[in-house]
Amino acid sequence: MMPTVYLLDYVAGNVRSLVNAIEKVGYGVEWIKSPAEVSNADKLILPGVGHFGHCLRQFTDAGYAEPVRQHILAGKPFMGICVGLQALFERSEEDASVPGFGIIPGELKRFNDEDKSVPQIGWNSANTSPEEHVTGKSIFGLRPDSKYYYVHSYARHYRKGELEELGWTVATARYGDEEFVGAIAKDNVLATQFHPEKSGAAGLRVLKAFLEGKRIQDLPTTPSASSAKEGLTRRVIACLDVRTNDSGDLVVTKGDQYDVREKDAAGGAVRNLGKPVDMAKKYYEQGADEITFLNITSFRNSPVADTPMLEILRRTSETVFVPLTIGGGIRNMVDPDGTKVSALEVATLYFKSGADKVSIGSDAVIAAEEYYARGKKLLGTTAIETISAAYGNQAVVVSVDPKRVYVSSLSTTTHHTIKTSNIGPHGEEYCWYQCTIKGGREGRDFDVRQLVTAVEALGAGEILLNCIDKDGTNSGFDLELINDVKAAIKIPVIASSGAGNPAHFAEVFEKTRTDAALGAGMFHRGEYTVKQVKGYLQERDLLVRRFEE
Ligand code: 1PR
Repeated sequence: MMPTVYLLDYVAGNVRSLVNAIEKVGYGVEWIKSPAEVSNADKLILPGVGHFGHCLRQFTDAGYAEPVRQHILAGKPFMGICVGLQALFERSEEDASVPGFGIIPGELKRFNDEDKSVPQIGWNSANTSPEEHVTGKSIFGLRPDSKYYYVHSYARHYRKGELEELGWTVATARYGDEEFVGAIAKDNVLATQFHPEKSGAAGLRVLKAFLEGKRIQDLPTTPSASSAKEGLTRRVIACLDVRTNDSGDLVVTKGDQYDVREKDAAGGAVRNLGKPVDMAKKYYEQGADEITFLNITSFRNSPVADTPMLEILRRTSETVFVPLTIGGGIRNMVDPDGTKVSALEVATLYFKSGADKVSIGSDAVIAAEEYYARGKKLLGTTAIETISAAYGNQAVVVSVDPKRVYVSSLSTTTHHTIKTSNIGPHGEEYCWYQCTIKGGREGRDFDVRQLVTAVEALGAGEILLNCIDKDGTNSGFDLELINDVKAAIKIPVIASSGAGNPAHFAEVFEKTRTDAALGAGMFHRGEYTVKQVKGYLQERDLLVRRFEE
């Protein structure tokens, strides 16, 4: 029989990926369904995402706080992940009214967002002290030259020696100029601020070491100083636009300026570039830091719960251990039989099937327009708000589909305008970026600046910034648009549309402050691999995560 580990799912968390990762390293999962069951557990994992106060309150109100403390104090194996790490400390600035377990001293504090995006989203280190590298030892499988996937706004800042004096081994990471606790261990306890279940082979190794009780292992090789460089890496994302083709099969497709039909005499079939699950796996193995699926079929004739995208996510999340985002159709829905399904319920179906983030397009534009119309009041009822309240801001991406609108002078529009070096067809030197909905088919009297500031206020955690003018052109990203959006908000931005070769990725990272860059067509057509992009970035001294077997 498979050895088991106990999992405590006390909030509506996305634990599917964690279960998949645990099974991948050879363990089965038993669920703890009541406080009394905690004492059955030998090994216990406490996940947690989203808001500290929300998590801790649910946890405490359900009566878990004391039994879990007892489990830890009795010396039984315990692993906390993300908010599961934060819970071990005394408190968090995120919600001062709820205490943590107080097993490790200190408080979680928000990252400074003056010089960087918050939340931190992406791959960073978890480096134990130099002495450990010198002795060639690894704590719970952590390696100084590996990168791990983090997503958080609050962190326990690191002061050398302070926690070590109390017997804790600390693995640190650096975000901007802030050094914080990436992972921490002592005796039976291991806690990671990062998500091991989303950190590729490096993360699975940590999970396995915990489950097998291998606290100290030999490092395979002593890493060089350069391979153990600290800091957040440049994130490279592969995006799969998925839709049903004319014979009813789900295929990965790719448009030119959002037109996905072949321009041939035969009548323009939907361009078919491959199978979604296989292609996601291929990009994972090439080193993609994230995979995004966009369900671009707007029509449907089945209940939401039967949508084939759910099956695609289920299958992908069994073999792909990096974050998965799903977009398309995240809004209030009505099933063919008249049953209403809220946006939150739709998102929940996706999270339960293995998605880590949902991406909202059209619905976000409508919600943002309404937000201004009612004088910037938050209602708490939009898809962005309900999903981020339940799953955390980091789980909500807003996908923006802008189109450039040229104007001859600033006085011809009230919209936020930029001076552009891409001169318009009639010599125009100014343009604004118009939001569209329904896959670019409908333009709104609403600009991207209005949209991104509104959705940040509503609780979005990240912006996926497309550009219809650039999509499928292989001519590079729209740097002006990206810079303009970055200047307006604090949440991370994923640059998208126009990537045609590795140099375009280097360019967008060097000339804008984008947090991530996404490519589609150039990968699907086999012109370049993700690995080649990363190799190129590395040559340019841009920090990337290398793929580990
Ligand atoms: O409005 O919430 O249902 O979401 C619909 C989602 O589907 C949105 O995220 C929207 O961007 C996307 N979408 C709708 N129609 C299309 C289409 O192409 N006809 N695709 C579409 C968007 C853009 C990117 C693309 C990059 C990079 N595709 O995802 O991958 O532009 O391409 P490139 O590197 O080849 O240039 P809702």
